[in-house]
Amino acid sequence: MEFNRASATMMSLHSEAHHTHCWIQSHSYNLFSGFVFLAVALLPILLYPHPNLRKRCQEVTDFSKDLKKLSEDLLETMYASNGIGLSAPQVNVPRRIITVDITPNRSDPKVLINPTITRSDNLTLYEEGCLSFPGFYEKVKRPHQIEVQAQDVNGDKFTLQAEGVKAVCIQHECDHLDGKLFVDYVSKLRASRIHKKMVRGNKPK
Ligand code: QAP
Ligand code: CO
Repeated sequence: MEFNRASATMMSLHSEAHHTHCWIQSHSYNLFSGFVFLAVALLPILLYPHPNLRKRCQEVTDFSKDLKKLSEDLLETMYASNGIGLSAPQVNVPRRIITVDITPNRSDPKVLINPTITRSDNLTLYEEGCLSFPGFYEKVKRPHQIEVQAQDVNGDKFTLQAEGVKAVCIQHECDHLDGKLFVDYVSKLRASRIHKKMVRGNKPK
């Protein structure tokens, strides 16, 4: 079995949940209402080179309850995997939805629906990772400042200004919605090395 930080975090969450469950069960004769369960779900993340990571996603037109649930699950999955950004196609949902939170204490959750980058300025070099490429990091050059227009879970339009890591992260996640990946910005040699390692790493031993 292949381990990465994301699956290790999820497994530790599962074992915590299991521990909680056992503790409650041993007291359940007088503590029945004490059962705890998670309302949100951790979604499995597609690993490169899954073909669905290369597809263009469809616009969101239906701002339903399901969209709110999916947005919460995306945020929760991102947090459980120690990510700063996640996109719907990475959890196999081909819709234009991304989540971002670059704060260490996870205090700035953002859900962007149908995001479009409307301005960009200057360039910055930043070492990027991706939850679909666990353990791989590459320097990528992108605009340092951006303006992005998007809708929230209710369909209301908003504009966001971002710079630095936050701007880089939003651009990285927006790329996912068009099937573009951070390895597309590195040299063919580096990309093919990563490709080979990802393909080999996913083979059962
Ligand atoms: C995109 O990616 C990003 O390999 C979001 O073992 C990342 O959150 C944009 C992660 C960096 C700009 C800079 C990756 C977690 C998280 C891993 C992520 C890993 C555990 C990636
Ligand atoms: Co990514």
